[in-house]
Amino acid sequence: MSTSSKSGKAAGRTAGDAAGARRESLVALYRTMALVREVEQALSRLFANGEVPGFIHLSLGQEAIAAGVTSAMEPQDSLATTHRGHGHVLARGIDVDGFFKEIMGRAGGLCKGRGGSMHVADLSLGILGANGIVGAGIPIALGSAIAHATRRTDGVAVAFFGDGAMAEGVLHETLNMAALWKVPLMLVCENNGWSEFSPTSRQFAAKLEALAAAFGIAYARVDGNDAPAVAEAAREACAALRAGRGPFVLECITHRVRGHYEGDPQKYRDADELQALEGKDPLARMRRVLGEAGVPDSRVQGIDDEIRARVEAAIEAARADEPPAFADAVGDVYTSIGAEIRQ
Ligand SMILES: Cc1ncc(C[n+]2csc(CCOP(=O)(O)OP(=O)(O)O)c2C)c(N)n1
Ligand SMILES: [Mg+2]
Repeated sequence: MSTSSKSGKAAGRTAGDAAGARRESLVALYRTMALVREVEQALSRLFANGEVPGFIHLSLGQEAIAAGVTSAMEPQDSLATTHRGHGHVLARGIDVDGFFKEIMGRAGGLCKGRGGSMHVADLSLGILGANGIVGAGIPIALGSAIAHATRRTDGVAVAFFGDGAMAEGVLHETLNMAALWKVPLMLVCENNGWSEFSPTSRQFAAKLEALAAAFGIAYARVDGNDAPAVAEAAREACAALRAGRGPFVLECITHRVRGHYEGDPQKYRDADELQALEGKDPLARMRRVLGEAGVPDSRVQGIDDEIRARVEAAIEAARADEPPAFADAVGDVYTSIGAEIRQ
């Protein structure tokens, strides 16, 4: 065999390996998105059934952002999320049983059933928490980014926020401090066009790109319904952040498929806008991408079936779990030192 045909074979193998690796990374993105979709569709049913206390805000139609951004994160990284944060924590790998128990107010929940949808956290995964206050996760992620820089963890902190937070002073202050100190902070805006019942244009007089530029911060805009594009943009942002060139603003353009909260009658939305959403589903789009990459339908179906069974098992486990004991209602609010002082 000639040298050139040997190297030809090696080149062919390398190209084949690269295609295989790309296929598997697409499958991994799909798996994450399908998990988020399945969990939130189940939550919608559970909420309607009265099995979820409090409010829930679903991220249906925004799954590509959670999957894409977290696919670029490393174990040492951290994230802070919002009131619409189920997707982010699930994509980061939160325990599905502990998640359902938390949202359904059970003692075995990740926060002992006392936090619920808007306060899910798991520090073991660097999940610094969901947050019911618009923009409030942003400075928490900034603090975490400062910690990464100070401790030289090579970590990145990610702050997810909605377009509603663009008008919050805390974002502007965070951009300033992050730029001054060049900390590894990725600010991911999920621009779904709505802030509660008002369109973005009625809330914010500027553009996020211009705001980032005012502080000399790198900025990229991506189609937030295109999971591989989000993953690629997040990978590039993380590389810049780990190289010490941070911070970075990534604006992901997407759509809010459901109401602001479950049960929102959405009288303020046009039927045309809602109808147009049907052609923009990021999961349907991802299934097409998988087909084009040579992933058989049977494999996709297998993933869907596996996830459905996983979610059903988690719901049954949550239903079987106890609610938190009333005597424990203020547990973990004060430190033990505080308890000693109070006595
Ligand atoms: C500081 C603050 N102001 C107002 C509210 C009431 N509020 C809750 S969610 C929300 C809209 C948030 O919109 P956006 O940030 O775009 O996130 P989305 O709901 O679209 O994901 C508002 C105004 C709040 N929780 N906190
Ligand atoms: Mg919004």
